[in-house]
Formats: sequence, C-alpha cells, structure tokens
Amino acid sequence: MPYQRIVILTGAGISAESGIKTFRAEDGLWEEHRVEDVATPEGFAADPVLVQNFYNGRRKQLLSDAVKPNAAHFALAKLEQEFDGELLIVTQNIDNLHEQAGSNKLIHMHGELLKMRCAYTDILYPIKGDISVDDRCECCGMRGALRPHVVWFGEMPLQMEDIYQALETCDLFIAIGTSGNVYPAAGFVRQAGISGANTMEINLEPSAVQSTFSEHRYGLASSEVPRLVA
Ligand code: BV8
Repeated sequence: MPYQRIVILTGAGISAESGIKTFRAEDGLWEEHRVEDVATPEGFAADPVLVQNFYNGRRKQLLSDAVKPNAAHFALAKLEQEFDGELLIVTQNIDNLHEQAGSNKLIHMHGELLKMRCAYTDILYPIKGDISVDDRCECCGMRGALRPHVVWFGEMPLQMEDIYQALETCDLFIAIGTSGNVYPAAGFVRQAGISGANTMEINLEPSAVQSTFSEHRYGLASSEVPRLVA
C-alpha cells in the first residue's frame, strides 16, 4: 500500500456476521426499542431498569461463545501487524471484537459494553455481568450511580481530539459497515477528504454519505475487508 497514515472507521456492519445485531436492519436493535428510551440520558433517567436490561442483554450476548470476531476483524488486526505506517481504528461499536481479533490501536468513540462508569465520579470499572439499579458503586457507595460506559445520543463521543488529529493527517480513510446516519462519525469522511486523503466505503449497501467517498466496495465485510488487506 502506498499509504503512510490510515484511519479506519467501523460500525455495526463489521460485527453483523459475528452474530451481533446492527441498529437499522429490519431485525435491528433499535426495532425493539425507541432510541430515545434506551440510548439517551433522558431515557436512562426515566427508566433505568429498562436501559440497564437493554445493555445487560447485549453484554450477555457479547460474552456468549456464539459471538466471535469474523474474518473482517482478523484482517484489520493483520493489517495493524504488517503495515509499517500509522494505522488507527475508530470504532462506533461497543463490542470488543476488534480487541479479541488482536487489534490494539483502537478508539471506542461510543464507549464499551464491558465497562461501567460511576455517574458521579466518572470512574470506570470492568463489567462481565449485569448492572442492577440496586448495585452500590464502589467509589461513592451510592445506589443507582453505575451506568453503562456508553455514549448516548446528546452525549460527547470519546477522544474526539485524538480522532480529529488523525483525520487531519491521514492519507487514507476507510469506513466499514456503517450506515452514515450518526454524527459526528458520519462526518469523518468529509474531514479526511479535506485533509487530502483518499476515502473508501466498504458496506453492504451505499451509506447515507456514500457520495462523499471517492471509492466504494459493496459486499460482506468478511469477504471485502480480507480482500482489501491481502
Ligand atoms: C453528539 C452507543 C455533540 C449506544 C451510539 C441532526 C443532524 C446531525 C446530528 C444530529 C442531529 N440531531 C442530533 C444529532 C446528533 C446525534 C445524531 O447523529 N443523531 C442522528 C440519529 C441524527 N449524535 C449524537 O448525539 C452524538 N453526540 O453529537 O454530541 C458533539 C458533536 C461533535 C463533537 C462533540 C460533541 C452521540 C452519538 C452516539 C450515540 N450512541 N452508540 C449503543 O450502542 O447502544 S450510536 C449507535 O448507532 C452506534 O454506536 C452507531 O454509531 C450507530 C449505528 O450506526 P452504524 O454503526 O452505522 O449501524 P447501522 O445499523 O446504522 O448500519 C450498519 C451498516 O452496516 C448498514 O449500512 C448495513 O448495510 C451494513 N452492514 C450490515 N451487515 C453488513 C454490513 N456491511 C458489511 N458487511 C455486513 N455483513
């Protein structure tokens, strides 16, 4: 590859073939719930039990033997090992399949399902089970203080400065498995283009921002990504 600095944005589509539901497919996550009810601070305040159960269910599925990284995750981990330039994966996903596949240079801009956070102190804790509204927080002893370490709508995504810095200097930007509906992630391709980077969309179908990409590859991530990395 003639490139030196690559930024890769991944979305729910890269984990679909690992058995994790995407958000906007007909059998998607949001079909069962209104986003406002389960992925906003207001929804959490209104019904913390519903929201904790929504994430407890997704955490249980992620930790089941049935959910493993697929060929797309492994191809990106191989790229990180073999590429002699700078590579950064920015994922919108809260699963840990990139880590399981061996990727290290990774930013979870929307948080992580296997971490919880004290709503008062922002201290993070690993979590492999359920979070209950009755759980007492270790750091402040408060009940109801523990929330999923997940960025909800209306909340600031994580490590935005690091991401914008990488977008300003990259010479290749690839988006994999994202519908381009959620900002600021959906705007990264424009940012990369302004920096003069080549931009490529790999998806099952054209995304909402497909016209901003200079290259497009449509198909399953598990076949298109290994082909790209080969
Ligand atoms: C913020 C964590 C301020 C929770 C998530 C109006 C206009 C513009 C913006 C806004 C607006 N009104 C409100 C906003 C802001 C809002 C937003 O964008 N709303 C949208 C709905 C309009 N954004 C926010 O609130 C964000 N915060 O803006 O703060 C700010 C801004 C800049 C700088 C600082 C501060 C916070 C958004 C984060 C919300 N949290 N996740 C959880 O996971 O439960 S978002 C959640 O949905 C995911 O994390 C992901 O980001 C998003 C889903 O998107 P995708 O990953 O793309 O998944 P989707 O199902 O949509 O698509 C999957 C794609 O894969 C499909 O295209 C499919 O074809 C493809 N696919 C499927 N299978 C495969 C495949 N491709 C290849 N192979 C396959 N096998």
